[in-house]
Amino acid sequence: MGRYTMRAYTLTDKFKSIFARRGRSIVLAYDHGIEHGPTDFLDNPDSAEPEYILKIARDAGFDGVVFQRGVAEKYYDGSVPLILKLNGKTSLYNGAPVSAPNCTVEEAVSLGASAVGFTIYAGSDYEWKQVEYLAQIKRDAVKFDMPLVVWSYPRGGKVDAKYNGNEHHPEVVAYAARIALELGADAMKIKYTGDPKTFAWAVRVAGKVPVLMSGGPKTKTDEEFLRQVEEVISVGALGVAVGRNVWQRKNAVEFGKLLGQMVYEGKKVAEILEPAVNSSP
Ligand code: FBP
Repeated sequence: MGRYTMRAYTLTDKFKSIFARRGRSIVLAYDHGIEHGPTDFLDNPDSAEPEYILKIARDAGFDGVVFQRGVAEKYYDGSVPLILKLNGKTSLYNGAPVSAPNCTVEEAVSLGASAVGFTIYAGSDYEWKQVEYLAQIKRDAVKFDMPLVVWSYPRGGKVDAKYNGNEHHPEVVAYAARIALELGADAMKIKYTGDPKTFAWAVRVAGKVPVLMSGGPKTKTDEEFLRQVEEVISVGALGVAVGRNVWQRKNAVEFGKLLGQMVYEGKKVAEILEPAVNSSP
């Protein structure tokens, strides 16, 4: 028997024990300063401050936060478990999608992380390079006993040629899920397909690897996003790893608490929005 198959307690179990203590998981993603730039903070200017993000995470009861190394180094206070994102690219870059590591697993451990995160863009001209990066991260993650969360975002290549660039196409998302399983993810973050039936397919082919739905741009209404959450939970997602849909809202803490009621307590959108509707003038 190989080393991996002998593990009674896997890194997926470890991920769940830290980031899904109540059976499911809500993680607050905050790596947008590099991925999209400070324009993401304009809707809610307080969101430019990492301390504000930590406060939302604490006050709303999130299971974890996602930071890049620089933010972790200057702001992380240990109050919420940390997923340290080991790579990132800027939106100023215009070439074939690729995201190079800027931090090692060992450095993530010393920054206080409880898991590491890594993005790959399958389909890109640099797919091969990213698979190599991920393989090395995986080796180190096993060595340092750190769960590895894969942001699996197929992009470029046939996503453009065959699916018209639609990263939410059910076949693309299911493929994303399977790639994360095949490459050794302990948890994964994938985009929503837009309906529970097709997302169920992605969850199924993810196998034993828990699935977190990626939030996406802030929806026009609270209800629109909450419905997506309800749908992915109904088909077996472990939870959500969401950024803009929480901290771009001025009522971020209240909204985070609503997410908690849905994800941890299994409440439905109708149940949690009805009192607010009834109480409005
Ligand atoms: P959101 O919930 O705001 O979409 O964040 C999820 C996330 O994966 C972030 O971690 C990351 O910064 C961003 O989306 C990248 O999204 P994209 O590459 O699609 O712009």
